Amino acid sequence: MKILIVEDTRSNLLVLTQYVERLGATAVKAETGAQAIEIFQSEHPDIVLLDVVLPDTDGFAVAQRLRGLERAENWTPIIFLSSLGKDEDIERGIASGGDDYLHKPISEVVLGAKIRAMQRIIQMRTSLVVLARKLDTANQELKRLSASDGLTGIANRRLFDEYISREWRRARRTSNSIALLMCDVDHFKLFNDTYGHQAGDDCLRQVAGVIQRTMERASDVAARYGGEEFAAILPETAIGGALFVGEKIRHALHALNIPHAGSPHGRVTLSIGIAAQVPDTEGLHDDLIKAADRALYRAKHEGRDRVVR
Ligand code: GH3
Ligand code: MG
Ligand code: MG
Ligand code: MG
Ligand code: MG
Repeated sequence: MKILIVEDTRSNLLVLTQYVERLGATAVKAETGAQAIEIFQSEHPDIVLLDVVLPDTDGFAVAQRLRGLERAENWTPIIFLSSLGKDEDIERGIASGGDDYLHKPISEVVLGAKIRAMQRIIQMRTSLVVLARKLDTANQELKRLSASDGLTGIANRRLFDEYISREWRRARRTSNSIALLMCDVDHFKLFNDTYGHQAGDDCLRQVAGVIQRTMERASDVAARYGGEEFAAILPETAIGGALFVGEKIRHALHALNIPHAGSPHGRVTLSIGIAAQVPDTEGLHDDLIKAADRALYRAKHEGRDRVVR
């Protein structure tokens, strides 16, 4: 523990230094207000013992300065030591940022007890800071979990809904095109029936990974829309770009070559419906979803394993 003693009377400084050192603490010393502020900043003491009557300024002003220098979580206890002992002096000391006020002459026993009381508060403050950090981490984790799909780890439906409505509004403000891809695994019921539900889950993880990895821009978001259906939101993208991304996803999944004996394609494939719009003032993002759904429906009916606008 490091204690800053601010005291301009040499004999007092000497005695206080002894008290502090007998407590097992290190004493750092200042004899003026200006020195106190300087040493406070360079030495980062744990506690400050502060005289009120100083040659260049008074202790109240020093306390105010010190409080202004630190951030709330770095609170350093300040104990005034003064020969001014009127109620109003004590009141002023606390108001200026002090935590305690002792009247001179200082008793070694009382000073020791007051310092221990401050140490107790410092410990509590430290625990609180640790707790706050843990809470912050837990909060972030909770946020991440509540936005991601448990099976595949990509964004879930909740995040999708939030994101599409936000991006839709942004696109309307900026008169930009926004594109949506709806991807549905072909003959997936049959895949489950053939290989089992576990293999089905694993397949969905792989499909999610393919879609996720194909997204190029930071603003693109792939989400599990439900069951074996995935959605990708592409802000600032027109139909041509969306077609391109759709084909890229389809080919990347082909390349994975997940066997699907029951499918006429022999492997796991996706049907992808795409839509893109520059939102007008009345339109809703639901319209975009409906348009992509209709395109997906056509992709299924035209034979699956294809991208349809
Ligand atoms: P289509 O080509 O027309 O899309 O046929 P499909 O069999 O893929 O479509 P259907 O809607 O009939 O079946 C979807 C299947 O997806 C049924 C359901 O059990 C399965 N499924 C949905 N969610 C999961 C999941 O989380 N894990 C597994 N293993 N299967 C799932
Ligand atoms: Mg003095
Ligand atoms: Mg489906
Ligand atoms: Mg399907
Ligand atoms: Mg279906």
